[in-house]
Amino acid sequence: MVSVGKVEEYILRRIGDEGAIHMALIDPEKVTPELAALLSQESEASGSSAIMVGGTTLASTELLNDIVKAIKRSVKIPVILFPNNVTGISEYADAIWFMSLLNSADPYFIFGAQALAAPLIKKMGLEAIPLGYIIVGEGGSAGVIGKACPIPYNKPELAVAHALAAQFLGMRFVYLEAGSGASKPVPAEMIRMTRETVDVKIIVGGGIKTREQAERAAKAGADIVVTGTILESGQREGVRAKLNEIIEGIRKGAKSRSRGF
Ligand code: 1GP
Repeated sequence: MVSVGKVEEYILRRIGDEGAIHMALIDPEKVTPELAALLSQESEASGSSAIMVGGTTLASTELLNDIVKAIKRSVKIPVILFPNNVTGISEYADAIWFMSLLNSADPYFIFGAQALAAPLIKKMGLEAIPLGYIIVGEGGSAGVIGKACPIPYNKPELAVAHALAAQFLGMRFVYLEAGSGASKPVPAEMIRMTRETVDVKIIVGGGIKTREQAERAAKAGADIVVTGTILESGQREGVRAKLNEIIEGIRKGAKSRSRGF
């Protein structure tokens, strides 16, 4: 019998309590362990529910371990790995998004890396949370590295089809990914149509930089909004203000959704 792990239970509880939640994404190649710790503390203090750690071009597990350990020492919220490949696994994390890039043209990113990684994840005792990863729009570096056929923004029905297929395959989360630093985030209509069709939790990320964008994503039905690039400004006060803005937007979006307007 497959059971839902502690981290997933915690995520579901927070979504249930708050309507929609925020996760901060830290790219181990862009920070020192000290900066990762500081950014995580700011995220936790602002109301983020978890710290995701991963980067499209990450090749050093040693570097990843140092960053994860530094974050774990600094915050109580869970650290969830967001792997780009088999090198993106750290025994020091709490859980891993066990993800398949559903619209990749390369079977390695759909099931190859996962088969290589699974025994190691089991051995480490890492909680694996099944996730269908769907690249849309520009797709960014993740689209290039993952050899994705990104779903155009004006074809929301294709995003819905992928998300529904993920649900039918037993995945409990789907991620609509516009790519880190995308010039336009995932359109509200694409999120809304996905929400209306699937029952699994929806994660949205890529290019979200303002309160309004975060609010729109949550209002359209995102359960989890992920931001990475806004953490990269480097200045503590600036990061804090941005995080507060994004999280306020998510809360407002979730509230207006439940009131039905
Ligand atoms: C990338 O969706 C995440 O995988 C976050 O994107 O860096 O644009 O916030 P940003």
